[in-house]
Amino acid sequence: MPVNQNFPSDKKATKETINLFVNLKTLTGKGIMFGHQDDLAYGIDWQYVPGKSDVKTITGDYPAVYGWDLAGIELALETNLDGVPFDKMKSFILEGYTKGGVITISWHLGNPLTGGNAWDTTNGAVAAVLPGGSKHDLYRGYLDRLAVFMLDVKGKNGELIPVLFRPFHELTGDWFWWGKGACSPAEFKGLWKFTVNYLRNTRKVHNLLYVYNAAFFSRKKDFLERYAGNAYADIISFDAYQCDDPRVNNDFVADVDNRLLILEQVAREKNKITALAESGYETIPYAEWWTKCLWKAIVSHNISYVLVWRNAGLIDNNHWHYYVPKKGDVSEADFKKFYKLPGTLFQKNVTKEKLYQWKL
Ligand code: BMA
Repeated sequence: MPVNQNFPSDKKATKETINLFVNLKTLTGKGIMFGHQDDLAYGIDWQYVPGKSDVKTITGDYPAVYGWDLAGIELALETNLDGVPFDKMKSFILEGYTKGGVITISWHLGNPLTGGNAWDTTNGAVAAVLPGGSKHDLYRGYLDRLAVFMLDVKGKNGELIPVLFRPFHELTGDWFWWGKGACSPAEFKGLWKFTVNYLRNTRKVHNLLYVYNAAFFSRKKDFLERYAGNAYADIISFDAYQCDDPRVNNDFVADVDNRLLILEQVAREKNKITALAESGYETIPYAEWWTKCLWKAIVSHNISYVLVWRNAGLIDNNHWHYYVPKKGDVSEADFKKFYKLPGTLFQKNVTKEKLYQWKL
């Protein structure tokens, strides 16, 4: 039987998950969805205000993609590493889905070998969680808790809410315990396959589209070095932040453009969806960043979405950490301009698309 190219990698995916996969494929090329991490939970100077969103404050509309993170669920904590209670997160997920938006979840899970956080790169953690390893049972327990959460995000009619699940993100970087410096390609692929198989076959989780997510890479070969195979991924992506001052050099635009060319080539060959899964310019201190940098880098590419990171406000050491502008910021007007571009998609656009319904 020929492989149905319009089917997610999970052959038992729920109806809504299949529909989302097919509809995202069709939507790619028509427009790029805009996403924001933790959007409904808090913003620069507020927390848990019903209906509030920093994206909405500036544009009048919500993002199309809502990002959340499950760090801490593995330890049965009540809140994630950024203080968002998991029960509240579930209701925000329902809220975003009910509006017709897309949900994506990352997982900054702690190091199972040491008990440290995701950034504890003590060598050997990946080997330890693989079957036969000293932390394998512990890791199964982590996945059990994650599965309980994924099977408890439900729409109004009881259907499971599809999630773009992005575990072990930035895998070509060397700052997480699953990163390039801390495990071999074979170990990483083993971790990925075990995780997907366990969630699918043992825990019967069928509402996930898997997002393979790199950090830096310069060749297709580097991007694919740790790819576990087409049966284990639906979306391929990478993360890229603006770090240099765009007035000084054009590196961000050139680099993202270049990486997207590689990504698109892989996506065509493997029939996957593409995304810039995390991006942003902290506090956006350049007035035209949205249209002259971000948009310039992505406009000519077929990507499904771009998601900017969280609006935490003032964090450790009095440091401003946010990626969507607030009123009065230098990039406020340009963010509105970005919102109005025919090629960007926010909540109102995707609500009309009815992404969870069968439309062929
Ligand atoms: C980082 C920062 C941290 C946060 C982590 C996980 O980029 O935003 O403050 O804890 O992501 O969300």
